[in-house]
Amino acid sequence: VLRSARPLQLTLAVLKPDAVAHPLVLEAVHETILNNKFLIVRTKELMWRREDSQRFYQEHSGRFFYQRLVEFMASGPMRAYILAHEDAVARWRSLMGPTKVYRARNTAPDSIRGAYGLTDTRNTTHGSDSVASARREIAFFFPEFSESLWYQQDEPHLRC
Ligand code: RTP
Ligand code: MG
Repeated sequence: VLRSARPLQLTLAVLKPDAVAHPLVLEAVHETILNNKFLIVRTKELMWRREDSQRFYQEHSGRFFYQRLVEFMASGPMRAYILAHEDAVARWRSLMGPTKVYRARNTAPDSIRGAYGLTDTRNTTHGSDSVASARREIAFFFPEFSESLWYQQDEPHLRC
């Protein structure tokens, strides 16, 4: 039985194709997840079709980087995780560091993107940006599992 002083929150973390293509980076990020005491609720490797990528990044469809983002995310296997921790969403975002590689390297060199990000597109990781996004994205990546997660009405916390 898991006991936690505060409720566990869920987030979706994804190691993007640039990370999965590089075994040492994959291992280092996996270590970061474990060292930061996240519980790994589910993990799997998967590869998107172009349509999955387009659908997932619909909100960015007007942006100049949309095409290359879509291509990149469907270019090779990814590893997805459902992670649980107190404040998991913010905690994982903080470990990832800033989106843009120049900023990541200069302001957060020890973050995942600061250490391993290659470009503004090939930036190693994805993390849900809110509790609502986490719920939607977990369903997107783990449709076979998300229905069995029990969410509270307003605050989607996992109760174990
Ligand atoms: P993510 O969604 O992947 O966790 O990253 P984020 O919230 O930090 O960044 P967001 O603004 O949602 O952008 C999604 C992904 O699009 C790619 N991107 N490329 N200037 C560019 O070339 C550019 N800007 C964003 C990145 O892969 C980013 O993570
Ligand atoms: Mg985002």
